[in-house]
Amino acid sequence: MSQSLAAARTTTGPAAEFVLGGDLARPARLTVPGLLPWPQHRAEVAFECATSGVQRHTFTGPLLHDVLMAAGPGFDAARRKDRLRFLIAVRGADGHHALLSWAEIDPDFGRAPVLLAVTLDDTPLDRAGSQLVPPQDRCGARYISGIEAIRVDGGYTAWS
Ligand SMILES: Nc1nc2c(c(=O)[nH]1)N[C@H]1C(S)=C(S)[C@@H](COP(=O)(O)O)O[C@H]1N2
Ligand SMILES: [Mo]
Repeated sequence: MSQSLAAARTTTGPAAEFVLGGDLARPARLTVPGLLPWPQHRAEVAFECATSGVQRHTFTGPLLHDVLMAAGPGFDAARRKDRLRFLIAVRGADGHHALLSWAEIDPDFGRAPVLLAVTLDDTPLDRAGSQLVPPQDRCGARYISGIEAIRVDGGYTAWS
């Protein structure tokens, strides 16, 4: 691990913030300590990187679905079809970003137990920022670290 990354993973200094925005009734600014009130889950994962091979890590944190539901996504929760147009965009501070579909993480559809990590291999991510953990992925590219923004988008229309 590089010295700067090691420093970023310590618990001293200001906590990294990220914004939760888009089609939400309660958009928010969150920190990694701010993710601790939700039920915490543990994921032991292996993913493959095109350049550095297979990586194994243990992450803990709340379910992305729990955090987003608390922010009030702009669909009618009683109508399952309503959710199927929603997308979730996640961006790291370095600009790396990726999409998930809402249905991918929804307990009524894909049920993927995607986490917003608060620890990586027992080290707090307070300063480095949360990391997206999609255990269903074989490839590491969506394990986005240093999250600075998450946007929920219900406006996706392939046919307008
Ligand atoms: N913010 C950010 N997160 C990122 C990336 C990136 O470029 N920026 N690369 C991804 C890729 S391609 C992989 S394989 C993993 C690598 O994780 P590791 O550094 O723990 O091996 O991080 C992912 N998360
Ligand atoms: Mo990668």
